Amino acid sequence: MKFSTRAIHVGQDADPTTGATIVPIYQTSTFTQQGIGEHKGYEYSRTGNPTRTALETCLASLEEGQYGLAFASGLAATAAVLSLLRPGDHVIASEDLYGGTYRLFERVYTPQQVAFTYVDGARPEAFARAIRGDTKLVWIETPTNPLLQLADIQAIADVCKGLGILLIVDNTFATPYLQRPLKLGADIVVHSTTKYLGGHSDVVGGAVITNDTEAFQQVKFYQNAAGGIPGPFDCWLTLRGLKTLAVRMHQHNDNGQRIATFLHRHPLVDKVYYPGLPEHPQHELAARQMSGFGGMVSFQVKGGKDAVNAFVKALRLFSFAESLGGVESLACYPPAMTHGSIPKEERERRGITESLIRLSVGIEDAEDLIEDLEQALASAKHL
Ligand code: P1T
Repeated sequence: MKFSTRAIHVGQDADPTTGATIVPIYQTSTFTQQGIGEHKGYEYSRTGNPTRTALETCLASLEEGQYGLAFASGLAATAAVLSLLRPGDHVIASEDLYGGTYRLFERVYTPQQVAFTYVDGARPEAFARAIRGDTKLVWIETPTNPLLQLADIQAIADVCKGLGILLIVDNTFATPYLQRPLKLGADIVVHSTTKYLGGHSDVVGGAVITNDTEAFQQVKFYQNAAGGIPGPFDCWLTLRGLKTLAVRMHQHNDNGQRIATFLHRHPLVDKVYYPGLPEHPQHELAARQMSGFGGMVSFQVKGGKDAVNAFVKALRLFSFAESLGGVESLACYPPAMTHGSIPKEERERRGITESLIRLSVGIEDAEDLIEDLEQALASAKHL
């Protein structure tokens, strides 16, 4: 089956007891057993729930992985993968990362004697150079949050191969519709399903997908042992979102490209970060590694923080809000919002300056979105 068909059907057979065509929300914490050790595959909903199984099966299929696990949030999924580490282990991560991932690394795992080295994700050789005897994981986002930098998954997988180092790809920005890291040599894919996979800004969730049986068993053990699972209704909402992922991504791609092009030509805009622009330094890699460029567009506005504030206050269609990947367009200010947990100096060194705005371009009509940006930029200009 092809992608769109799998999104609608895999893991989603008619309910065996009632014939319900759509996977029911199994809103139960527990399952009645027939005798000691006699049950129908489910005992307790932290360990497993049929609505969650449907979601996990579908997610694994979309990423072309053997195993899928769903979590209560993207960060819960991230923490579940980090449970593979022990004190004394070393992780190499790309420098541009979601601020919450950085905070988890620095504030939760560093005190537990896990060491992190950050490198330029655009340079596979930088990963090779950072490898130590105790390196266990390489962690990348591609495209990155918020600067839309690309990492060459295949080249970095080659660096890790044979060294017992697992390559983890946070595929939240691309989605499996645009990019399948496991096929390119990654060992584990992580998602914040809160974003494009859920797709409607109404549910928080995360996922881990892999073909590595040992890693799967460990992460699954952690899922049950630590318990950061999504409830049945959250699983159901995410599963419903998946059904339309392919059609939504088409419109995100089209709108993202149109808005990036509009911003690129605008006199009040200093710099646009969008992998679909020929000016993007890794445009060729993006075209090779992804089947579309997505709906995330960041840019620097002239006039600094005051201009940003005037711009976001003037927006009418775009909501000024954290998160991304929903059908509705959002604008976010990374220095104070998604990346506020990175110390200012470090943040600015990484390119997250006070002039940076990140757009999650939704699937509204592109002309309406451009009109909104046009009038909001005009407000910023009159400062
Ligand atoms: O918010 P949560 O579902 O826990 O996911 C964390 C996460 C992980 N990875 C990436 C690439 C992310 O972008 C996120 C969450 N990001 C936002 C909330 C944001 O607005 O960027």
